[in-house]
Amino acid sequence: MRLSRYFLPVLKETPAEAQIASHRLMLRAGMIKQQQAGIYSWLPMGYKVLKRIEQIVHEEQIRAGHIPLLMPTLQPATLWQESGRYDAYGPEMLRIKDRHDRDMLYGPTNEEMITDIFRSHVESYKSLPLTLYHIQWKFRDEVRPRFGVMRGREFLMKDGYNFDLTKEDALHAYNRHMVSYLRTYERMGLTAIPMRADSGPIGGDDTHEFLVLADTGESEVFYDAKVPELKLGKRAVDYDNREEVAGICEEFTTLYARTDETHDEALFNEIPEERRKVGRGIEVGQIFYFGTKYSEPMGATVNTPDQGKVPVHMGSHGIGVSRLVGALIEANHDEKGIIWPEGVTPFHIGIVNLKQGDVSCDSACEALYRAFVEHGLEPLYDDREERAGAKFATMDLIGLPWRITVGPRGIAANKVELTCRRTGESEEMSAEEAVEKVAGIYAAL
Ligand code: 5CA
Repeated sequence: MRLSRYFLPVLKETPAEAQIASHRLMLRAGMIKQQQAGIYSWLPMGYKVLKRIEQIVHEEQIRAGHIPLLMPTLQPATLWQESGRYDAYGPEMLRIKDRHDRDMLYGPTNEEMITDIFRSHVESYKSLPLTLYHIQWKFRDEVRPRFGVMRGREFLMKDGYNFDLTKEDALHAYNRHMVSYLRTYERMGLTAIPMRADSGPIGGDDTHEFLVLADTGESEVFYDAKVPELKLGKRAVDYDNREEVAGICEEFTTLYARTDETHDEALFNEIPEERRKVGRGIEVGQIFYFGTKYSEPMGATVNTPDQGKVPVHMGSHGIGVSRLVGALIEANHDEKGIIWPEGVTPFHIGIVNLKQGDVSCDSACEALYRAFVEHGLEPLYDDREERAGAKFATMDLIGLPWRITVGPRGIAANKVELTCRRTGESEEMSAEEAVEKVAGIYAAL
């Protein structure tokens, strides 16, 4: 993409309404525009990051054996009356009437609808286990929408639902989700810690939230200092292997890590004092096992091998896809702007031409551009007629992990400068070497 042809409406001023870094930076970097409280348009660069996150979520869900589908945003009230949640959900639910005076709602979550799909099509235990998920917009009329996309009213969520014959099977699905989430967040360059939580309106006793440590997080968290050091890494996981999956969950949940909702001071005090950490976290996902809470009232049953009929055991599993964009920035920024981890960056590399219109600089930039595209990477080429300082400031603000600077003096010596956004370190090398180095970094992800 050439910046002169792109739509990147960066703001010079710091927007007064934004209280936290991610909100400020998303507005300044032209990623979002607020349309109403808690409702945003995703401008091209914000949309690109959102899509990168979605793609990672899809890949890891599919790797775990879960099946994507798509349910609508608008749901009939009748389904929620069956589960008993239509009245229980309260004013967070946006209730709408259609022209025939039928009660509808904009889905805040989809347990009822997925249970309806299941009961319409599945009869036998032989169709189990089954986990279906989608990535779809939700609406929750939050009392205090704030912090930009972190607590929106309209937000993008991945929500997945498992259907199993027994509690034991459903707990394997729960564990599978936990491990797939660990990998999902790690691929984005995030450390998200599973913490025992409270289930709220979704229901059930078994639930974990995934929290990214950040001072601006909405939850208070208490954890053993060893927990953030745990890494799943690239180990090959057989998601069908119950012992292996349960073993990984144990590895990540044995040490103390809880939110204020479930915090237990006595247990916490058993950790050696120097390892006791209190901080704040952003909830980027939550998994639940709630058994037959929906399947029983809604009649989602299967025939069993001995001619019986039983309600299926279920759980639901959410990832805050749009919230993750904010969480990623909270965890990755400095005073100059965003610092995207390579896994989610909107463009892989920025090319800055210090002397636009200079034949040697222009052709070197064009050649670099083509070389990156040939490696399957997306460069953002700042080809505007702007001062070097303004170009650098834009690149630092939008936070691409790598920048190549091309200037007349360097080109005369067959050199370009490769700069790492995170460390600020620059290195001179030939254009070919720079392309190889950057391509190698992305290939290794
Ligand atoms: N049905 C279950 C799991 S599929 C469910 O709705 N879970 S949830 O309520 O915990 O939401 C899942 C994730 O969505 C949360 O962990 C959070 O990351 C994100 N989320 C929830 N509310 C908001 C909001 N108002 N704005 C942005 N993201 C949100």
